[in-house]
Amino acid sequence: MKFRTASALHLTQVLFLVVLTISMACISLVPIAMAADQANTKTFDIQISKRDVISESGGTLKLNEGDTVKINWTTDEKADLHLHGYDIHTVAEPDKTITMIFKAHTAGRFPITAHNFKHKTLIYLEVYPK
Ligand SMILES: [Cu+2]
Repeated sequence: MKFRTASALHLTQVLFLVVLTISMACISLVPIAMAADQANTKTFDIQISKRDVISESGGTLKLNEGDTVKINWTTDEKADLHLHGYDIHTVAEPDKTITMIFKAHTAGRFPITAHNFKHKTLIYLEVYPK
């Protein structure tokens, strides 16, 4: 009887250690997965002023196929934005930051236009193939 009790206790301890080890492994992998995800996220801040753009990236946003793209828009006037090729429509309005988030699934050069600015091209998106 004494032996069986000791054996059962031992098994519980082993199980506890196994669960603890797996948990620790999972927890330690989370930041690595997040870091890998962040490495592939490209963020651009674009300001529209007097129907033109002010952007640190100049007239072209460059990124790689597979990247996650975040474009933060601010504007002094309502702008009906259209990312051609990806066919993403977003309305930017004054006093707000509007974010376009998408995956760069297709390589190529795509204009972002404002439909209410006589369909003017504000900036280009260049997605380089893998
Ligand atoms: Cu358009």
